[in-house]
Amino acid sequence: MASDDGSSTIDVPDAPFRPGEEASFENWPWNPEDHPMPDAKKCSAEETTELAYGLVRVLDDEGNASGEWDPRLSADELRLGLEHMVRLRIFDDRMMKMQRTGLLSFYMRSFGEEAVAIAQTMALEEQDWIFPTYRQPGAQFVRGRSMVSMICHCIGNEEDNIKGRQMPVHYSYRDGRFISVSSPVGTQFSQAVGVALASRYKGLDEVTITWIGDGASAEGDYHYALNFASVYNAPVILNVVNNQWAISTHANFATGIGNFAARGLPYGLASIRVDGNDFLALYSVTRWARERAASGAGPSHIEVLTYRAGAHSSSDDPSRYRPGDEHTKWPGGDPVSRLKGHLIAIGEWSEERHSELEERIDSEVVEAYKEAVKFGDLANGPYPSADTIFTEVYEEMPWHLKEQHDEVMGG
Ligand SMILES: Cc1ncc(C[n+]2csc(CCOP(=O)(O)OP(=O)(O)O)c2C)c(N)n1
Ligand SMILES: [Mg+2]
Repeated sequence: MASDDGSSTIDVPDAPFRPGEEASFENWPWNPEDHPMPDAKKCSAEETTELAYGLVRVLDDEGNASGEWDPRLSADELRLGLEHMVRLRIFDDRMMKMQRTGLLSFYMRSFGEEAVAIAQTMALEEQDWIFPTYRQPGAQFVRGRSMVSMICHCIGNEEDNIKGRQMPVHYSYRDGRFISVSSPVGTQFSQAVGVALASRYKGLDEVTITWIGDGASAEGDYHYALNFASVYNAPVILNVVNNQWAISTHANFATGIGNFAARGLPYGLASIRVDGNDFLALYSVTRWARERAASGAGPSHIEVLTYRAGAHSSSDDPSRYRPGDEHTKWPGGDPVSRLKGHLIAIGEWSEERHSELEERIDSEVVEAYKEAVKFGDLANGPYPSADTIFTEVYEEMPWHLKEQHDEVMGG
């Protein structure tokens, strides 16, 4: 495009609202009507077009569940989901305070996105593989990881199961089939497809799930994964978590079509857009995608529409690039309040029970921290010993590492 002075310009998108402006999502182009649920084992990718451009939502703003996508979970299952979400939120808040007081070096919260990994992992089978980002630590609670072990990792003390090799929050949990979070964003997407293909090749009833952020989905890794998944019909569930932001870069910079789900359609992938703050819808869509993958009908591509209510990490200050109250305007509301409201609406929960739950979990987190620091705190250690730099990568240490090892360890 030529400007007045004859120079050329390019179109650069912007965020919808900046600090000082009033955020409003009134014209948000979503369409949360009751969508029919197609047959997971039989439908074509094309038949999911409406689901990709629409929005699957089960819980309305008043906490009522309706429509074909209602997974009809028992009250016990719903309460378990709520408990895991409350656990993650309180854990995050406590850990963030610890970071602010110098007890942790770095932290990342899942605030506003607690339903994503928790509902989706609950919808899987325990043999399924998880390829997360740093925004899905909640899957570990579902898979039974101890909080003490998670805190030891975040401190990087002697009990850190990955021995200080990763940044805090970049967890790895072998027993839960929760694959190590990668610092270079996006790499997990194609790795997940590879593992899904290995399961299929071995004839195992295993599905792989993975997530990528809106920002990272602008990288090549995302497209390689979609192509690879489509060509080989991998039993994989590919989620793009569109939480509106990639640190300070708005999601508008990551796709030209303003919709992440529909990008799966030309790859021949069943594609669905789901309200990521609706526990029930997330559960149901994931269950659907698992059934499809396990039956051999192929991969699914899901846009999880949500909002990153907190800062990107403890190193970020969102007041520099977005209105401070933007998350309170998000039409998806808050995932914890919505599930809580639903349970109260069906007579299976109360404000009193909720307060009791919060108190119990808060003590659980405080106790877990006390246990964790018995294995070393950030200021004083003990930390993993220096020779662990050289161990657990090669079964037999190559000669050049052996030389370095001897030099570091003094003989
Ligand atoms: C390959 C690569 N580029 C850049 C970074 C720095 N970085 C870390 S997180 C992040 C933003 C990712 O945003 P998004 O994918 O939307 O995920 P979200 O944090 O919103 O969950 C960036 C740019 C990185 N870790 N790796
Ligand atoms: Mg993002």
